[in-house]
Amino acid sequence: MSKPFVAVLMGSDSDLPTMQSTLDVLKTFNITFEAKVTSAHRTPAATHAYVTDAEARGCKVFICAAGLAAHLAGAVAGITTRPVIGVPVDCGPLQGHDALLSTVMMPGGVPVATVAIGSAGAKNAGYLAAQMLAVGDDAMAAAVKEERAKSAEAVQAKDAALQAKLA
Ligand code: RP5
Repeated sequence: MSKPFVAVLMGSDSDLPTMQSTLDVLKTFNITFEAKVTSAHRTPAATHAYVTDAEARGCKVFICAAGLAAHLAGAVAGITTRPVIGVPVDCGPLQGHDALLSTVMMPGGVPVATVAIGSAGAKNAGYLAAQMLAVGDDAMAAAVKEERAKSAEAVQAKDAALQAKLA
């Protein structure tokens, strides 16, 4: 059995600046990942082949990012029963509102866990994948808790700095 990994798919290389946040979070948690440009519309057969193969090779979670008429996450969710996280990319004249609705409005029975538009969503996709893996992995669960505690400490430090400035 090959090593478990997360697959990060994006509809275009133009999505990479947004999706860098996802890759950074996965690296923080030492999660093995594959990143790939593949499109629901432009390369549907290659997308299907990759998802089928990735699942067989041990992919635990798919993270799919796309902008405009963003059907990548939904198309992937139709192929696999692994959890699929969708990231609506904030590009084009509608700035990701189109991608949000295209990603989130899945028919019953084929869910896509859709995160926020843009880089905050991309970051959360990484954290959500870590939390999904943590369900069956105590070390990952501890790492997620530690990261959450660090984030709380950072907010408290910001507040302390604000109070010092106001004093
Ligand atoms: C989507 O169309 C891609 O995910 C990207 O967000 C958007 C624009 O793609 P490019 O024209 O930059 O390749 O399919």
